[in-house]
Amino acid sequence: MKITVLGCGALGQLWLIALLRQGHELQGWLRIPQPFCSIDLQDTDGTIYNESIIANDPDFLAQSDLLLVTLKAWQVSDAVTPLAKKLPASSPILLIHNGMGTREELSRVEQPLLMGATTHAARRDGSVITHVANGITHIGPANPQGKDYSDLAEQLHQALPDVAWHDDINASCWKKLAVNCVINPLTALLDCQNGELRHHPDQIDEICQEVAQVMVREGYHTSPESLRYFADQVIDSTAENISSMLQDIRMQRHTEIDYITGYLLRRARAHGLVLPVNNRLYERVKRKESEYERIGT
Ligand code: KPL
Repeated sequence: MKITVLGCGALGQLWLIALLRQGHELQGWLRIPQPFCSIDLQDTDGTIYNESIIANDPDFLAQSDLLLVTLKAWQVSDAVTPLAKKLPASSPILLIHNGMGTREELSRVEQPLLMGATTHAARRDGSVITHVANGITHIGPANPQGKDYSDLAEQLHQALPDVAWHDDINASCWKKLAVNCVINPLTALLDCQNGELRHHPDQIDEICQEVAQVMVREGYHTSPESLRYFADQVIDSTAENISSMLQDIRMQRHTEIDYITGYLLRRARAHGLVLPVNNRLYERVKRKESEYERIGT
């Protein structure tokens, strides 16, 4: 396959290397156009990959069989909209990011749109990307044109296992959203590793109760207890991690709070629900963000 990867950060580089190793033809797409994109990745087994691949070639984009998007949620819509105009109408666009809400922003794209939620963990250490932990990537349709891409899921699985196809991806996205609603704002505000949250069971319970209320209204069969169980599992398996939101706060970058807790609050409002705990967390993260964003402007 010919694949353009939009976003060459930690997750983007992970996919670029995995797909290159499977013999696919790849290009990167960078927000600041450059002729090449360099990959510097250390895999979970310690293997180091250094590659340089072409980037931002519009002809390559016009012939791509897939546009894989690994940007942060808040960057997706502005970056994908112009590229979708040049991508063949039959080539799917796969979005892999934390949070929800980009599907609504891209409701006008012609192409089949697919959503992905992953538990692979990768982080940037200076200029090197470290693949910290293997995981599973759940993908499925985000618009009616994206209905059956289970063959694509199989090809992606060959490159970076595990990949699972879901006819209803929303359920997986909501489950991941619940975990992100717990771990991301709490670690960002407490300035701690994920594992430290084991000492804050009451706050986790309160968040899960509110998330479960919204999920039930959205039509998902869940309970605060099952969300709590899932969140605890992720806290344990990523105990040493610095969550992406805490990394963003430490680097004074824009966070994904509007697509995580913010999305939850928007859906709650649509159902006439009030979520005081998540609302407070949202406000506190926004306040932190605005402190440095104000200084930066
Ligand atoms: O997705 C994550 C993130 O950091 O954004 C979790 C699952 C919380 C792992 O750190």
